[in-house]
Amino acid sequence: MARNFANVAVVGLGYIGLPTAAILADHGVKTVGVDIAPSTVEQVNAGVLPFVEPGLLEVLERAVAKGQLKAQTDMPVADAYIVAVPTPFTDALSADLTYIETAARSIATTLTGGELVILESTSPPGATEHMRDVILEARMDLNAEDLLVAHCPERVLPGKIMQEMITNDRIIGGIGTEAAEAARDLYAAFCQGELLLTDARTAEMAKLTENSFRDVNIAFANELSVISHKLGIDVWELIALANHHPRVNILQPGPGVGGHCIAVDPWFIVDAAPEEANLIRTARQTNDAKPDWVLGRIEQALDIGAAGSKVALFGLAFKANIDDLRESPSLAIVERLSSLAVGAELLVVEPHIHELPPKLATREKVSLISTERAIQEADIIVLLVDHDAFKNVDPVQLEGKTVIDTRGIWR
Ligand code: SAJ
Repeated sequence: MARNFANVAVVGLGYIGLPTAAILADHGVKTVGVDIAPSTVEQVNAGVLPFVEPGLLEVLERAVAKGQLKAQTDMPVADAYIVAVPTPFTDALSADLTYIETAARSIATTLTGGELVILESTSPPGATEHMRDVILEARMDLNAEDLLVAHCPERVLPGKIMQEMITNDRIIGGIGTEAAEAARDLYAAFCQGELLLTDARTAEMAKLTENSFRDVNIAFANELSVISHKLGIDVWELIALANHHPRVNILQPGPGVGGHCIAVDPWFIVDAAPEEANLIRTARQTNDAKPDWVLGRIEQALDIGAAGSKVALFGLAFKANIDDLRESPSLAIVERLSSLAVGAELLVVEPHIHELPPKLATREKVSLISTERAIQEADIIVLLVDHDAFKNVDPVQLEGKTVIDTRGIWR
């Protein structure tokens, strides 16, 4: 018989936790959102978004107004806990589990036995078992059988979270079958995708595998772009032609891989199996080396150009049509170029932001300007992000300029 969860606590109200809490509450589950930041708690209770995500505000407002969702800094008593806290990676390229451990200790104080604790944060193999052990160490009076623990990794695409959280299939990895089945019953409250049951370790590895698959494939495209440049071949035409083969589907090259998932998660696999994960490590290194290669091409163009050149840089975000600059290869390229003191003036175009990030704002000879002015004034034009807004640029306007197009939209 399916279990019912009357009260659920979602721990960590970030990019994943807040949408999860809002959707659960909107589907009739009494939900408490827990966050260590009082400002986030205040915002959520006031129905205000701490970050931008299309469609989230409406669901949040509705859930708060109905009294189904409230936020607080203290850990409440609940039937089920969903942990969605960050797992940053350290300088040694391994996962930092501190946030998970802190959440686990806090949850431990409220347990009476029989509760379900789900880890959603992207985690290295073994992290769910570690979370269970931290809880049990804090509560010597409880036995392992008193707890249902599972890993259900999130797989939603930023920008489409509200849709994908409901429609994506979901991997549910239990420590034991009972835990997996209990977690399935909870996600069934809102998830219309398939609910796929497995063990916790396989679920952890599945999430890392998905992002590594993408990373390895982007690395292949990036390596092809470097080879093609050397050989005088248009890599986008090359890939489009190769993709006509019924069993070939190459991704797109770019200035590097950004964001907080694909550029990070493969390292968790490398850390867990350093001797064996050679292809995954090399792909990461290939993608991480791409910004320097683009920088080298810009420097080459500057050597050839006259002193006092103006370089227009189109896009700072980590991918198209978003305002997120975190771990962005484009931002890294512009920052490094500005500190190379090449004497050039840098004209940045980023329609999704209104002011330059602090590191660039304090630099001399760096400004944020419009597409039209940048094209008019620049000698060298570098396309870094394939925002839709840049696709309308008329190639005639680029005539006579040196164009470095890292995304292949102005060919
Ligand atoms: N990129 C390329 N070429 C491509 C595709 C992407 O250079 O052909 C670059 C993008 O420009 C960007 C980076 O890769 O810099 C990552 O972008 P993305 O759209 O591939 O992925 P994310 O980081 O926004 O979201 C990914 C998704 N994972 C997969 O598609 C396997 C998402 O479903 C996950 O939930 C998310 O990571 C996560 O949180 O792990």
